[in-house]
Amino acid sequence: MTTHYDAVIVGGGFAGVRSLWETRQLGLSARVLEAGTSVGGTWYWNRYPGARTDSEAWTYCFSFDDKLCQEWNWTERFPGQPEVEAYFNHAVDSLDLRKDIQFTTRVNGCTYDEASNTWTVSTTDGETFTCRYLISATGLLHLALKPPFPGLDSFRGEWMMTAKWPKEPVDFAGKKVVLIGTGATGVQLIPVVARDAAQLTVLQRTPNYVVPTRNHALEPNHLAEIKRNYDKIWAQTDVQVFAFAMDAANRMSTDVPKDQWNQVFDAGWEAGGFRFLFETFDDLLVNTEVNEAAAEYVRNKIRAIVKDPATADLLCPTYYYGGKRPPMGTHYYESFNRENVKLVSVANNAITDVTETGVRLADGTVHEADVIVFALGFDAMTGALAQMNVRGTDGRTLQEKWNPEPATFMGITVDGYPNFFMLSGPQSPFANIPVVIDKSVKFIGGAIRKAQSVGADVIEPTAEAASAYNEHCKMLLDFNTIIKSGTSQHSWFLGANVEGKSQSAVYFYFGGAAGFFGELNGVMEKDFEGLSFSKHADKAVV
Ligand code: NA7
Repeated sequence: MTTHYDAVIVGGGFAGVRSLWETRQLGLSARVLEAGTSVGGTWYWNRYPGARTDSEAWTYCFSFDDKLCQEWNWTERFPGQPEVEAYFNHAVDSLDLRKDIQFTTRVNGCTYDEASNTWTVSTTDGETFTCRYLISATGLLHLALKPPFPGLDSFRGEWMMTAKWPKEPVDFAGKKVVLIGTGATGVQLIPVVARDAAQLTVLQRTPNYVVPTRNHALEPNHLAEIKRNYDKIWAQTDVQVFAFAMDAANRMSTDVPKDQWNQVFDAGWEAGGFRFLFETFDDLLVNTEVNEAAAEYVRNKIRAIVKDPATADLLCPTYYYGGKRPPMGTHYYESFNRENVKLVSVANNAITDVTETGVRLADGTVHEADVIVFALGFDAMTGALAQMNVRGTDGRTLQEKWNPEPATFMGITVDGYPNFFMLSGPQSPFANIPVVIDKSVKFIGGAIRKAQSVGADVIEPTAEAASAYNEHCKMLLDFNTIIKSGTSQHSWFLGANVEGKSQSAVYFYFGGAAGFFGELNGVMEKDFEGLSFSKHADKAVV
């Protein structure tokens, strides 16, 4: 049986819920198809102990509904996964959205039919849907990298992936645990496992610069102040480079004598989280000299915290600060002072396989384990889209069209894929995601509204606009010495963490969130220049 909706939205996280609300405003019938059993997206799947936001709660939420902002009481500056998941459930119920969300439904095919101007969406359960508008809301970090190590089947203990963490609590008490991966996920999980496990062996390939989160409870007065100031908060997110509610530092490194730079870094280190990056020097990510000073500052913190000099050395990165996505931690470095925690570098002694009893390295050492935890990261930006097998007018899938490089218009639309819209698609920015999604959904809503008003039913970017945007994204990356350096550090910003993934492609818009919002506004102000609106019945361009 095939059911028709005006819009099908794939994914029930921030992007899916926000899009569903938008379709309601547009008067469209819509269905969200979500693989999980509940809402939350990232915050549904990544339920490993210690999972929490790295963005401050009051900006990591839905901004479109002030009632929601006012009625939800965040309890912490950086809420944990259970609280964010509870927030999602509250949001969809408060906005009466749940009835349009279908759970336990994984999409594995989306095909555009030019003759009828419809998309057919199929699921792994054999259901099909047709729709006019198809919105992918699958998240930029959804397709988790599976352990590539031979022998895993023979392992006699338990193993798990952080991105598919079981709903039942995992008991580490008294167990030997081997944990692989020290990205943002591993950094959150390690201190929690360290507390419970008999022995924790961390296998690290590339060290990261970890700044303390300085998480704290939100006192009633602070929460009340936040609620009173939401207009100001959203105005700040409009213009801040990462869409956070922070003011620019208004300080360049040249404004401060070099021998006082560390005092500025001290303030950032105490403020915690991304404030270290965004409230110290506004040129931190573009000026390599002050960047190296920040890097050395963090390295000195590591050397001061970690008692064993050899372990401290292994934890010290040598690349640019921000060359990889910097994680935020709570007692991360302190964990390596525990007697039951051992750090092993696999940078030059790679993991070769998993044995019946543990994880083997190239030199033959086996690290014994009752439990192996894999926190290996994601095939960012294109991975989840590839799973949907999206086929456009010429029958090609997106991954075929995008071989060797994706080209999109505004990270939202693709030429040859009419009425298809992406959220957190390739060439959109990496920034405070709910805010980026909100702006992107407004753009999509605006385009559909224009189509409605001019009687068009086919929206598609021109090939020229997509090509120009791709060139623009390339140029932005070319200017970014620090981000570009991540290729040698397996950075997922560049697709360098996935074997065989194209390195010539540009996966993100690196002009900052505010720059991206400015570009979206620019397109809208020019009546969606770059998008064509036509009537399928007569193909007349409006
Ligand atoms: P990340 O940041 O991609 O981290 C993955 C980690 O796994 C990282 O330390 C990798 O080392 C490590 N890894 C991956 N494959 C291997 C192999 N084969 N051997 C050893 N180590 C390996 O993913 P996260 O889930 O931590 O964070 C993703 C984002 O989610 C995060 O930035 C937030 O935005 C939310 P590497 O650094 O590649 O050498």
